[in-house]
This record gives sequence, C-alpha cells and structure tokens, in this order.
Amino acid sequence: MNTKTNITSKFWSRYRNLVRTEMIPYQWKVLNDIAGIKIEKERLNDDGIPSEKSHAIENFKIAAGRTSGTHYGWTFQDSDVYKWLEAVAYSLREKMDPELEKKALETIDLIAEAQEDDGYLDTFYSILGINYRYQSLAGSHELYCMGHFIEAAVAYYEATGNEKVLAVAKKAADNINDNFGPEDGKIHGYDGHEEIEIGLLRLYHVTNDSKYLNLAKYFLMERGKNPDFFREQAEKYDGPDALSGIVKMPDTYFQNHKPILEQETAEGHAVRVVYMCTALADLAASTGDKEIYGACKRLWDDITKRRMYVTGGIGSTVIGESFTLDYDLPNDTMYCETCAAIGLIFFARQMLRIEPKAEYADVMERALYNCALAGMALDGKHFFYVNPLEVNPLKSLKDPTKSHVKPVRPSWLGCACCPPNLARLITSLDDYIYTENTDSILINQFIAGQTEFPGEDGVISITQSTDYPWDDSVELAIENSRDNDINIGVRIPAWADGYQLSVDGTADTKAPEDGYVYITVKGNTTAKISLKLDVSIKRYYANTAVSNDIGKVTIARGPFIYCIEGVDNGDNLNSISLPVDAQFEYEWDSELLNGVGVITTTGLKLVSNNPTLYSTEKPKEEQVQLKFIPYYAWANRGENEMLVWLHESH
Ligand code: FUB
Ligand code: ZN
Repeated sequence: MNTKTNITSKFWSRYRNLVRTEMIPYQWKVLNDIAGIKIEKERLNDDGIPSEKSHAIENFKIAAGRTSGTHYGWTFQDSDVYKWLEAVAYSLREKMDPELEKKALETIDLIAEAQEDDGYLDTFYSILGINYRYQSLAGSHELYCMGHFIEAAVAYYEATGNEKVLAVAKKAADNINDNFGPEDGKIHGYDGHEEIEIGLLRLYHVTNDSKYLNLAKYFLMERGKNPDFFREQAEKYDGPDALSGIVKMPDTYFQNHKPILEQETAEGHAVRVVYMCTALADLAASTGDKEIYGACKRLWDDITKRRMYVTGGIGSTVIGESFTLDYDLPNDTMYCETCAAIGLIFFARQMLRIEPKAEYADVMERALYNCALAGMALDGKHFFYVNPLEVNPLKSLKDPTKSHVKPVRPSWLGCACCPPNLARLITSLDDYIYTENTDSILINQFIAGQTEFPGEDGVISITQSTDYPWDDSVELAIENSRDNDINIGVRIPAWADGYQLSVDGTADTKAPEDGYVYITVKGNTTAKISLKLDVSIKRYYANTAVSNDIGKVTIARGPFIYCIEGVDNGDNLNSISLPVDAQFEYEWDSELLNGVGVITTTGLKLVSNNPTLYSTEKPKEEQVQLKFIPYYAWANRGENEMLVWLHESH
C-alpha cells in the first residue's frame, strides 16, 4: 500500500507521541546500557536468563571491531536493536526528527560495519566464532535476527529512501540465499524461530525480486519435512552454546512436527506460530496459492475459535511459551505474551489481503485494544511480557508455577522482545486501518485521521472523524478523484448488536457481507458516511468447553474488555460475583488512568462467618460497589489483584 496517513485519533495520538517521545528514546538508552534501570528476569529465580544489562549496541560495536569484549545476552539480542530501528522508521515516516534520524543513521552505519564481507549478519557468531554459523539453528536465531533486520531496513527505506540500509538487507538476504535452499551443497533447513520468512517477503515486495519470495517459500515449505533437522545439527555441533538446550523441546515447539500444509492445529511456541502464519498468509496473498491459503485458514480458525483468550491473548502455558490444546485457557498461569498478540495482529492483516472478512479485523481489534496494549504501562516505560487475566501478587511471588505472572510491569526485561515489538506496532498503526484492493477499500479499524490512496488515475482520500474507541459514532468523508468507482467496505464489528449507517444523510440498510457494508463512491464524486454503533455494555460467556470460565462472565464495551482491580474493589476478587441482573453505569473519568470509561455496578461478595479453613456454615453475601476499568489500563496504580472473568450469581 502506497498510502499516506495522518492519525489524529486522541486515543492513538497519545500512544504514538508516547512511543516517539518516551519509549523510543528510553529504549535507545536501554540498548546502550545508560538507562540506569533494573532489568528483571522474565521468570523469578531462573539463572539461565541474562538480565544484568542489554549490551545490544555494544555487541554490534564489538562485532564491528570498534571495541573489544565478548557477546552478552540472548542469541537474539540483535533483534532488540532492529525492532527499535523499525519503530524509528515508522516514527520518522509520521514526523521527521533530525536528532532521531541521526541516531538511526549511526545505527545503520554500525550494523553495516558489523556485517561480514559476504553479507552474513549476526553479532553472536561474528564475535564468538564465525565458522560455526548456521550450524545450530534450533536456538541460534540467526535467521530470526536477520529477518528483523530486513523488516527494519525495508521500513527505513520506505520511510526515508535510504539506499544504504536496503543494500545491507539485500546483502544479508543474498548470503542466506547462498547458504539455504533445495540445491546440493546448501543447508536443507530453517531457523528455529520463524521471522526470516516475513522479512524476505517484505524485501520481495519492495524490490520485486522473486528470489526473495522463493526463499521465503522454501523456508516455509521445508519446515517439518525432516523433524530431525535440528537434532541432526546439534549432534555435529561443537561451537559456542547457542541456546543449545532448546533442541530438546518437542518438535511442535518449532512447528517442525509435520509440513506446514498438513498442520491442522496451532502447536508449540505461540509467537513462532503466528509469525509463521503471517508469512504463510503473505505468501498466499502474494501468489494466490489456494493450498497455502487453506493452511492459513485452518490455523486461523484453530487459534481464534478455540485457543484465544477473550483479550486476544494466545499461548496457554509458560512451558515453551506455547499453545496447549483446544479450549484450554487458564486465566492465572497462561502466557499471553505481548509479542504473540502482536503476531496475531500481523497475521490478521495478511488474512485481510486474501479475503474481505471482518472476522480478521475483529480479532485484530480485540488483540490490539486489549492484550497488546496491556503490554505497556501508561508511562510508556514499563512493560509486561505475559498478560494474565487473573493475578494475585502473593501467588506470583510464592507459587513457582506463577513466577512468570508479574503483577506490575518491570522497567525492562532480560528477554526484551516485547517492548520494541509494541513500539513498532504502535508507530505503524496506519498500516492496519485499511486494506486496499483493486476496486475496494476496507475500513478495518476506526481510527480518526486522514489517508490518501494514490492511484494511476487519481487519489482516494478518506477522513475519519471519531472519538472511537470511546465514542459510538464514526464520520467518514470520502473523496474519489479517480475516474473509476470505488467500493468502500465499512466494517460492522461483531461485538455491535446493532448499528445505523447513512450515506449523505440517507439511511443505508444493506446487509453486511462478511461483516462489511459496501458503499460505492462513483468516480470524481464524494460521499459522507455516518456510522453509529451499539456500544452498550455487554456480558460475555466462554464456551462451556473452557473449564476455567464455567459459571463466569466478563464485561465489555465496544472493543474493550473490562476487569476489576484490587485498588478499586478490595482483596480476594474471586469472592466477588456479578449478579445476572446487575445494571451497569458508564462514566467517562478524565482524571483516571489518562482518561478511561469506567463501568460501575452493584455486586455480591462472599464473606466467611467462620475463620476455620472448612466449615459447614455457608459464607454470607454482602452487597459491594464494583468498579471496572478497561483491561489494557490495569496495573498502573501499584501492585494489586486483578480479575477479568468474574463469577456470575443468580
Ligand atoms: O525467541 C525470541 C523471542 O523470545 C520469542 O519470540 C519470545 O517468545 C521470547 O522467547
Ligand atoms: Zn515478546
């Protein structure tokens, strides 16, 4: 999409400014080890987690020969720098900032210096033993890191026209192409963590060079053909330890148990799955391959219809940061990694390129406004890795099975994949609002702003005026200066029980097609579309196959899932129930949590009469005032309990 968007949404402008003015500079300091903060381990008491410092920029300086020392951090430490650079690219696309550009250009120079003469780019092996490269792919993340670099490079090139960064990316991709593929003498394998496939496809889109598409396809189609691939490499390997223990994970962890086109369910590490699916869907969209699309659809359905939390989080267990089985969605031991929700948003975006179904945009919205956004504190400087739906801080502290479930966001994490992923998502939000097809434009997200879609015979301009996500009304001004008609598909969110739509003041009662109402705007004309959505507060129930949510209810308004916190509702939140006939009040509170819509009602709290552990005496019921806040804003007022699914009382 060759569009230009200016986001004016109050809600999103705050976040985008926050990322530009707080998060990106803060990350820069962290990457350079000058932030003066305490970096936390993802899991308490796990000695295997490097967390004293980031050292990410220093690794590049050592690899470039500017300084001496050794590599520190995860094998994928380089990717923190690349994701930062990608976020900077989008940020500069939105608003030029010479100081930030200078930092980016210096970083690009440093990366180019760290690149080997033949194009190979990975500080871990450049520092610790280049002869061992590509030989321990289960945990080395070499292709994962280069994939992130290629994504950053394409983004930077597209934002600024910088040829140097694109040349470095091509050189890296060419090195990979020289070393991997079906030909004799090349490695018949792939990275333990999918990502290079996404990068290569982006490189293909910007260069139009089919060798990058073919290489991405090779990696995707090769995965799972030889489930022993990582073990075979590990048996021969005697180089530096590149997360070698990971090879003992089950084949499903790497989506390596069978060829992707035969995979019926989403198995293993959740981020890997959705990154794989993102590339697979991009490939299907780019080639029109129906079989590949079928695989995308199967995995999409399994993830979103049987394995996704109501917040859009995915990954039910900390063990392997993985999916488990259909309908297994525990609320207090889950993983729901921020990166996984972001990856699901990437996947949804690619699926929208294949077919105009609002279910993709619905899931995108759910994951965006809930799980993904919860990954960052309102100050833009504290981050969650995992996003629970139920937290008791004492249990997190004392129960080892919950040591990954943090009750407050740390300043930074030893494994820092999530914060820069959020930064690149929020700064590139423009790319998720619309899907442009030959004769249609889908409006997937309601985000105030103005976008221009240039075409050969003119421009289509869309201006969205709305206070969404808080408000229920969206005004769309469409100007079609092309000769041809354009069909504007307005998404009707699945959560909206009702809506009213009018075009130039006249009610439009057409039924939505796959969740979009289409309005034709003739060539060289304009149209004003008004949409009003039913955002009344709704109760949601999980399928009864979800044993953890039986008898429970959660509430939502518009795209937001709500929760209760201890600071508003006292301790022992599980003793609270929501009466089936409770009436809700909704009020905007501009003073609270940077401005949120608050929901209040009367609930019931069970209180033991008897202090003994077990008693024949029934606890008494007390009426309590309940205050719900949007899930994304929890844990911004200190350490306390939080609960999304409440018992429902009759
Ligand atoms: O392996 C790289 C990243 O680190 C993964 O995507 C995250 O889940 C974390 O394990
Ligand atoms: Zn992450």
